Amino acid sequence: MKVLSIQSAVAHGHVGNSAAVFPLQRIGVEVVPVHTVNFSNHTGYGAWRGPLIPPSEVAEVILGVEERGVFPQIDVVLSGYQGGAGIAGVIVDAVRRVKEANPSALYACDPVMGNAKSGCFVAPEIPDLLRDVVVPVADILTPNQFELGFLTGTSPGSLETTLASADLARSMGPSTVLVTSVERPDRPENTVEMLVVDPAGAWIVQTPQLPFKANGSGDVTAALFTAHLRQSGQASVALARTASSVFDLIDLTYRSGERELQLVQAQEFYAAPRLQFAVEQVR
Ligand code: PXL
Repeated sequence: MKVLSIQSAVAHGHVGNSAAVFPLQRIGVEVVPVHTVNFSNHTGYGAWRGPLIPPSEVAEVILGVEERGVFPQIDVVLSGYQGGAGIAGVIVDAVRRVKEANPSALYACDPVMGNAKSGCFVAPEIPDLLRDVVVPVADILTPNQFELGFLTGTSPGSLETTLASADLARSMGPSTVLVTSVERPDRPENTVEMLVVDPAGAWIVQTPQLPFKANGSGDVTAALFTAHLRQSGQASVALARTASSVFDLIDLTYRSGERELQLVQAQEFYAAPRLQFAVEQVR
């Protein structure tokens, strides 16, 4: 499997491509990373250095990859944190050209905007661009509950309203929607859920909620889910593997006391997910 991954890069720590590439490689996926920013560190520190890559330069790198004849081998285009406003058009254009070269290629969009706790942490133009330009051409969408609410103009909370919002998101284009952090008010204490909806049904998995949030965990989630879905063809299988690997990654990170994801140390959890959490079909 080969994934064209259009995301940010950071020197220190693990978000964007600096979070997604290694777990994909560790499960045997060939990755073609194209960077949208080249930052020293993620923006959660409040200070960082390094450039947004101009959209024309991101497009140049993608064009060079196309000219090497790689597009017919691309199984998945994956996009995440976009940096500036011009990146959306570059992504949509790349998706169109990859699908021309390989009609069975899928486009997985992680609509990175922010989360319920931090609010929106991307440039103010990005959310509307995601909703109006990018999401309509996506096959797989991986919002957290906050992003799902913005994209659909709803306030998902309960399992029922989150399912309804995911259905609305599916009506915008993507056939598969993974909601990466469902925090329904009536959930058991200290738990969090992931929910996936596709044409065949809906499945949920519950994991312990650890008392901290590491930037980049959503990026790893989107990457692993997309690869496992493409590989297995079953959303429930992809969900079980992803929840297992991501929980163990966050748990290891929490126990390390470090701020950044312990992405390398957790590698066996991607290679051989323990599958310790049962997936339940809810529809
Ligand atoms: O995890 C999303 C993300 C991606 N890229 C950059 C970020 C963040 C979140 O903080 O700062 C550069």
